[in-house]
Amino acid sequence: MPITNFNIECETKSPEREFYKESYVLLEGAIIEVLSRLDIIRKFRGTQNRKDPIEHCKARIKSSDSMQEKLQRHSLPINRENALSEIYDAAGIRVVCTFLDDVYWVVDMVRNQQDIIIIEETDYIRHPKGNGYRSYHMILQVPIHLETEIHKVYCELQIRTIAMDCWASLEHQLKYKKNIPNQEMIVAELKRCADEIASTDLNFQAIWDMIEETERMTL
Ligand code: 0O2
Repeated sequence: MPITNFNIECETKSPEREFYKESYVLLEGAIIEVLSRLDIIRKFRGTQNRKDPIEHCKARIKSSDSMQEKLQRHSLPINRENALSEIYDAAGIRVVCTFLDDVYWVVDMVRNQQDIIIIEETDYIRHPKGNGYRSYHMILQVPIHLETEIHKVYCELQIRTIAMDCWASLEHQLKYKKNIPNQEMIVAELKRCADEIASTDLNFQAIWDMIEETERMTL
């Protein structure tokens, strides 16, 4: 994307605020709503001395430049209305988990939120992209309660393991670098790494399951 740590104290006169106008606050609201629901569940698990399945979360509001480029790419007129109703990732959250099972735990937690509508789910972990990209994507519609009305705001959630996140960050660099020599070789190497990472994620999960099983047996 890039998604940076979400900072609610961001500038009051950024190009993003100018592009999204008052809807900027709704986008912030959708991010805060989803993050705080996950946060409460994590904290509650903490009180039960259960492992935190989430390493960290990041979020961002899509930059006006990137949104305009995406509208253009989708042959849509460039305006705020389309940015909010035709493109679903103006608000974006990335949840980075330790283990593979944790990714699906987050998916279940989101599915349990009765007033959050899931518009679309894509499992790029079980069905990776050709280049090796893996992540679980969910498009959500989050209710934001104002004084007299409720706004439904789209929000994209990307859930992945630390290893997948590391790979995606590296692969993302490729998009912005022009005239890289050996581009084909780099693409092939990245694909090989993605497959190795997938296998390592499975091994990490198996090791963790063994540790947990041993702990259960000694209780
Ligand atoms: P940015 O700059 O990350 O905000 P699109 O293909 O974009 O027209 P859609 O349905 O949004 O349509 O695409 P998809 O496949 O669901 O991907 C959405 C986001 O997932 C991307 O955001 C990336 O953040 C991430 N992503 C998807 N595929 C890849 C990939 O191959 N490599 C990496 N590193 N990230 C990927 P955008 O839209 O690119 O914008």
